[in-house]
Amino acid sequence: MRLDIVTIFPEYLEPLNVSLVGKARARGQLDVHIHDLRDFTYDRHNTVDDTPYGGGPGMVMKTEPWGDALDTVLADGYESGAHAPTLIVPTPSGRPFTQELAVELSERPWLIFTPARYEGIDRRVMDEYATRVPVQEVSIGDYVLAGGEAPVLVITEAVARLLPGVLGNAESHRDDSFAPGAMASLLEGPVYTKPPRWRDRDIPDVLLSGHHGRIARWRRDEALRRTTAHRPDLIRHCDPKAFDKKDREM
Ligand code: 6GU
Repeated sequence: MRLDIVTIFPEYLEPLNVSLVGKARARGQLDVHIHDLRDFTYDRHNTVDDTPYGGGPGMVMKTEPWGDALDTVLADGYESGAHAPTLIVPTPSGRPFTQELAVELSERPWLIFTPARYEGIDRRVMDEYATRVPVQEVSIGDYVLAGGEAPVLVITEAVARLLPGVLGNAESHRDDSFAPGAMASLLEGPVYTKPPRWRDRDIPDVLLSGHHGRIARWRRDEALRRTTAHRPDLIRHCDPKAFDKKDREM
């Protein structure tokens, strides 16, 4: 997968060199290109923003730098053999980012991110590129950040770990919270490792029982308990057949 990111803070994206995403890049599974939006300004002050038409607070990012940057990114990518780009526009007014959207994006060959600062980008930029490529405006949650760079890190990590060969064990995302399947939409319960006793605290007996059926049932019960406590809204998305009498007594 190819990723292009256009930003006025290239250094904000340094974490893409670390850990899972960094390793995926080193292995050639992810081809990341970071571009400085200010390289596409031609005035002395490298201006990327201006006051909003119609008045109001804050500043709006200007059309010309974004247009020149995106034209260059698209031309470079196509020239290097990439195809079918999707433009991802991080914005608190976008479509909610979910595991389902992460899976969808992980199947695309080329993502271009346009993280903005200030009050966002002049609308005409996305109207223009929407005539050329698919555009997805995406929000990572119901809170306001100062810019789209942190959302790019979030979306990239969620997508990268789904790429073939990036996680060591293909089974590693089977039980993810929000993964599709029988446990659909249940949050994951607690996990334990050695030693079996720490500061007078024992791990749950069932985990040492060697009884796989009972362990699976216990994990499911814990997942259901946690989901009921933290995300009662998710219970409604579960298949009613996934619950039995014992669940309803919990
Ligand atoms: Cl994608 N951008 C900004 N600035 N704030 C957000 C967001 C995105 N998602 C949630 N809050």
